[in-house]
Amino acid sequence: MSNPAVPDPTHPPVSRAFAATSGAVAALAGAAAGHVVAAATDPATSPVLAVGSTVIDLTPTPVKEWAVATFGTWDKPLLIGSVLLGALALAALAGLLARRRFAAGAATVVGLAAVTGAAALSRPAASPLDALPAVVTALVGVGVLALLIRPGGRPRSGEGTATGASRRAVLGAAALGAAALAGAGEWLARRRTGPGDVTLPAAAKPAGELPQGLERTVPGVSPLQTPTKDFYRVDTRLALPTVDVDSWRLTIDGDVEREVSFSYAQLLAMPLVEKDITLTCVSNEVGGTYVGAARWLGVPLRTLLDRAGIDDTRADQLFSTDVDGFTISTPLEVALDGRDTLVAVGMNGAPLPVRHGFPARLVTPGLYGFVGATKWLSRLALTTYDDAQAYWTQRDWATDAPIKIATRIDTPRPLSTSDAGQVVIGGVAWAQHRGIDGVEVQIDGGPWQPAELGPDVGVDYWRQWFLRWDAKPGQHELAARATTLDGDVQTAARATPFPDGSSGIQRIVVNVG
Ligand SMILES: Nc1nc2c(c(=O)[nH]1)N[C@H]1C(S)=C(S)[C@@H](COP(=O)(O)O)O[C@H]1N2
Ligand SMILES: [Mo]
Repeated sequence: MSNPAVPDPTHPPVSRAFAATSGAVAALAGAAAGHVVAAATDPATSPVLAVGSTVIDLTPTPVKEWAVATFGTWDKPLLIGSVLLGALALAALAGLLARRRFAAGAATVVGLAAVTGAAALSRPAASPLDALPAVVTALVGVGVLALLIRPGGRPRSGEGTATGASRRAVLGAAALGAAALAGAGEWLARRRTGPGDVTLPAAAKPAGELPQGLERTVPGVSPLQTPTKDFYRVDTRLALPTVDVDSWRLTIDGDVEREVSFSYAQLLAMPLVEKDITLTCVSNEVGGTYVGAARWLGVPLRTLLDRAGIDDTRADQLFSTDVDGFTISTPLEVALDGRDTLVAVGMNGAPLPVRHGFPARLVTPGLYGFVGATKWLSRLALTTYDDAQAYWTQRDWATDAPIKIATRIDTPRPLSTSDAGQVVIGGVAWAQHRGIDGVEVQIDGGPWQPAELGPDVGVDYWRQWFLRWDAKPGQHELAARATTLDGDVQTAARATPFPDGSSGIQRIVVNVG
């Protein structure tokens, strides 16, 4: 054997570019293999996703706010892209190292894989099995690197016969293989998540037919009920959890008389109620889209807690945990003050989709989602704010966060151009658990004019509204605000989403031509 550190003139090392590309392809193949293994065990432990999630959890709140505000729903793809690019840069370096000293390159690939393993294992509810994708990533990564750049810097395809073309063919095959593996992993992960063939029983207390909304008469207004496919999604997850509904349980413990737990079948066998409730995210900006209205089917929280026997002499917090250990904190007094807090299993007439919390989620009317709408629920503990701090509490967000009064103008769109004459201004207003009494519209800073309201679906639901406007040519400013049933007028004072929700009045500019 020749000394691998000394280049052998009869077997010249591969070029730098080839080595760097080989490192990147080896890492991609490794990560793709890890992705497949994760799809079969727990999709959240897929190497790139595990690192991405750790980055999310470690990101300081202001930076997270900035990213959400700047990139909106692109924040997650951008994060995954950045993690991937960073990893590829290091992997290219590993390829360059391997060109002269294979062991150094291989060690770098193993190091990268180890970082992904550490990320997977640092998740709240991690088990040793969660390291498996990282182990597979390391093995496949080093294997592919060896295939492409054999120890000693000699190309694989043999004793002096290797041509640039055959090396490139192997490289291309490895890249294609990585892409195919990644695709297979994605397919498998999607197939394994979801309600499958669950059918929900009818509600013991159905909500009755939803009234006809304004969407027929006011084109462009938000539909009275948000179709599930259009419902906003906000959570910290990069991969949706896979929940085996046959072994899943909802446990209630903490300051209770007896710990109880329910299977999915047991929950479905309880008397279910149906409630129309509008959810809002605390990160919703004035005029934003993180709000949706749905019909939820579920068991009243009170019914479940009564089975456990509540001892509320001490507890002031309902501390919920999802299937991966993510936590949300709800003020106990608010959750149990008589409002329709639910453990929901259905949404708009179907089982909860995975993105919205299958198999079960909390829905607390009147509270922002981050303090009342735990998805993928697995445990409800009665405890105190002193004894346990939930995810957002640790990040300095408010603990009691009632949804603020808000009005959104859906039509006309900002900066759109309408024909002169009759223009219908329309939108939605919400102040969950207080109810909307009226909406007023202001045109070009003039007097506040009362809008007409759509059907009343209860205090926990949003209200559609519209105003007919005789629009003259030119540029105009439109504003809208709401008043609650208890007489509170929406404030013009601007507040950012952090720490307890945005406020202010949406003002848009439109053109009339
Ligand atoms: N397990 C879990 N539940 C969660 C979250 C989360 O990150 N993890 N995000 C919360 C937030 S911030 C909101 S606004 C709502 C959004 O619910 P949706 O995605 O069904 O609209 O879910 C809440 N429940
Ligand atoms: Mo949220």
